[in-house]
Amino acid sequence: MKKAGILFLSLLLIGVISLKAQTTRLPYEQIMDNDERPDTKALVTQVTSMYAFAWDAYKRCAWGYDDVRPISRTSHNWYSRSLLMTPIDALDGMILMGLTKQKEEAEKLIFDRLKFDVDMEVQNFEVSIRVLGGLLSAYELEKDHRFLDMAKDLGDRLIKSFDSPTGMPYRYVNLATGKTRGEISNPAEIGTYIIEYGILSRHTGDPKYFDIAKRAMMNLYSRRSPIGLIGSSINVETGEWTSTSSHISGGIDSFYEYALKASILFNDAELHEMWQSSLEGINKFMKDTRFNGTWYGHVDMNDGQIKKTAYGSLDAFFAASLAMAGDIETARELQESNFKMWMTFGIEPEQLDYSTMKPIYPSYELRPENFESAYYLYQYTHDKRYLKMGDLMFRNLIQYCMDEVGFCALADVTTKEKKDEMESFFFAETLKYAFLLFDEGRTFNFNEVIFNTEAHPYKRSAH
Ligand code: DMJ
Repeated sequence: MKKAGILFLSLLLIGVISLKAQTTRLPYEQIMDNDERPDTKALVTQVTSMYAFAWDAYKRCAWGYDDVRPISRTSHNWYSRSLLMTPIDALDGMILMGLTKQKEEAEKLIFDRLKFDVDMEVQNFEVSIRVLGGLLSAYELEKDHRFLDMAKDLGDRLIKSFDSPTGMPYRYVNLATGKTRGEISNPAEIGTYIIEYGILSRHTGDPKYFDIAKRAMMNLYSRRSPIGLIGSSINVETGEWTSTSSHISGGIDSFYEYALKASILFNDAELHEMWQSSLEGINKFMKDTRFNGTWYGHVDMNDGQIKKTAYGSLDAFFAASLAMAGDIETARELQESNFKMWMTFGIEPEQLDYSTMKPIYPSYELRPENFESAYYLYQYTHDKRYLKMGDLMFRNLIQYCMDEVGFCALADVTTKEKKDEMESFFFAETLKYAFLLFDEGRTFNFNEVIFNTEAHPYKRSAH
């Protein structure tokens, strides 16, 4: 009798505890756990209309400039003359989404106004991934030779940045004079050219672009530490590292991304080896499972010790790379952390201390990487969990970042205070990856393309 009483009480207690656990599940966790499937056709329509809405903001407030400032309803140029960053970055998205009127507006602007024979210094990396990258994907999608002519003109100006003693490019180059500046650079700004340059080589028949971009990557990689890691800052004249901090975050991220993607796109064994051995070092030293999930921290390139438990919105790309490389299990684990980073605040911070889950840098720059990784994982697994992640994140974008005119970055994800900024990658990547995720392959075949780091797609096959 006594025993039966204890058993009854224990069962009751277990029942109460599990009921409590169920009821304390956060609303988003309940959505993730239920069996429902997001209405992806409706989401595609919604993303497309948000794209048109954001383009309208550019048209009304910043026509002909690089970017729109959505709160002040003003415009912004990166340099003394506009390079039409937003129209170029937005163009292939308009083509994919069937926004024909907007596509024609952007194209007309580009053909009427874009020129590169201008005496101004530009940041090699940013102009390459956005402008060169955008022109080349527009050429592949539209087959209009004017895009390729412009890409070649730009490529021939940017390539002068590689004229350094080590073959690693300077950060800045003058488009008219070819004068370079900025010998202290970083792996991302040294090793994120081979996709654009390789595609330019493919379409012009001149191998020099691919060769010069690959040489820069190899020359950087040859300076890795004995344990196979690279630092975050290096002098391109002397080849000396100026920072030995090693991570997958901004400043290094797309070097790894390009080693992997270019090895596939150009079937290149040396780049494959570069990716494989880099991945071994990353997983051995940076992967950190001590704090409720899988994260990648910041280590020193020489001893591999974790120095900073930091991970951020830029790092979220790595789940996509892992999935593409075939490690679906780690990719899934990392995407759970990416999603946790987002949902902890309702939108992700620029950088997080994953040991405390407190923001280090609290802004949100309208970045795409979390959507990108959800898209890749959905393509590789067809697990609706990733559609649900995308659905929840997209709702947050509308809730917190949408303004009367366009979308805004956030100064602080904890207060949701807005910033007067809408970078061109919001079109090129954030909304495009959301669209492609919800498209579920209905109109666009993931397996036929490789995306550059700004989400401009190129055909895998040369034919
Ligand atoms: C983009 O310009 C590119 O994805 C780059 O590789 C990293 N930063 C932004 C988006 O966050």
